[in-house]
Amino acid sequence: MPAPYHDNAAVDLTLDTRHDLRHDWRLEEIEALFALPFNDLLFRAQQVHRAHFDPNAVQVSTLLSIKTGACPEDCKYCPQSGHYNTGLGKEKLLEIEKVVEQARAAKEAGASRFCMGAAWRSPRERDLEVVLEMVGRVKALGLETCMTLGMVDTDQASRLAEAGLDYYNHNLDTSPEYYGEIITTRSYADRLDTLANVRDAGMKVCSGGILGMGEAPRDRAALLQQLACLNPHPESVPINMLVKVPGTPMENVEDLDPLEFIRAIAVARILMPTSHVRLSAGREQMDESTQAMAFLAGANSIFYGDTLLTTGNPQVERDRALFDKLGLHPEQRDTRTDDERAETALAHAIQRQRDDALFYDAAQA
Ligand code: SAM
Ligand code: DTB
Ligand code: SF4
Repeated sequence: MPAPYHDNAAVDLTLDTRHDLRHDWRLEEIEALFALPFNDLLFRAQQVHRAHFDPNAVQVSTLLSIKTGACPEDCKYCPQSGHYNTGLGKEKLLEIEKVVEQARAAKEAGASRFCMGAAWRSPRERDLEVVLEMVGRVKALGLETCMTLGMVDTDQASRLAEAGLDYYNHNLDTSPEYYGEIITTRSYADRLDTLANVRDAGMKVCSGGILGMGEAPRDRAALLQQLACLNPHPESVPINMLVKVPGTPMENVEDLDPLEFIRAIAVARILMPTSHVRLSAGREQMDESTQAMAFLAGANSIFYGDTLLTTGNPQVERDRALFDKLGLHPEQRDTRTDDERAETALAHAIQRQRDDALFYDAAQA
């Protein structure tokens, strides 16, 4: 039997659910969170979640592959890598009008953000020019924009930011220690450089990883540590469950216990209290109870639409039915100014102080 968590003197698990955002999490602190009794972990995650978000609102993004297949990178999980035969052909960059059409449909279906992904190591100049125009056109529809185009340097990041791109997605994917087992064509440091370029250019950062790639529990903790030590935290943290695609080296990897996946969501919520944690790829393979638990653990964003980039996602009707069953609603796009946001945060802080005075903690009584 593992020791009860409160016996672990090295780790302070008293949790400040509402105040400082930390960027100095130690691995053993994170592992101790993972080791909490499941109900305690989910309760803490809910406390943190409720201190920062409407607990029943879920941000809804729609994803479109704007350039599919034949990627020069060798990411072992990825159906789009040209190193593996997954039956995907090499497609050209989609025409701008087609992308705008899909974005319009996504908006009509209820998405607030449109994410565009390209199977590139990094964008070439002539592709970047097209992509910059796409950003402007999609934004003009009143959608938030996100792109994932591989590595970007400072100049590319600045041009994307100037074009109005709101978010750039670039995942760390796994722990620094396990990374070499998964990708050899670009380094962990390359990924961190891209994230720094995105942040310096003034865009919001979307960065997360994939679970269920045969990593050890410590790797899941170390991935979350890397993300939580970014300062500021990524505004969006996609947690993907590996989609095992035939033809990739990961097609037969052992399934991750869904409860371990839920624990990782809860820990991500606790470490990064104000970030949107996205229950990302892998939902099609999950039952409704697992998804419901992920929302309880603090996930508050999903991809909505029948496909991700190349693999399936739950049908829109199924997601609508799930939202209805759970009493969830799509989060409205936040159009407030920074001043308005600060004012609301102050009002909430004052209210919390008042609530604290009334708070009765049965566990302490
Ligand atoms: N080429 C760009 C890059 O790697 O940054 C953008 C596209 S890439 C497909 C975006 C992310 O999708 C990857 O970083 C990975 O986290 C996720 N992904 C790819 N294949 C996946 C799979 N089979 N299961 C789960 N997530 C996957
Ligand atoms: C992310 O973290 N997951 C999305 C998005 N960012 C780009 C991609 C998931 C891809 C799943 C495999 C596929 O559909 O090709
Ligand atoms: Fe290429 Fe991105 Fe797939 Fe890696 S994850 S093979 S970089 S498309």
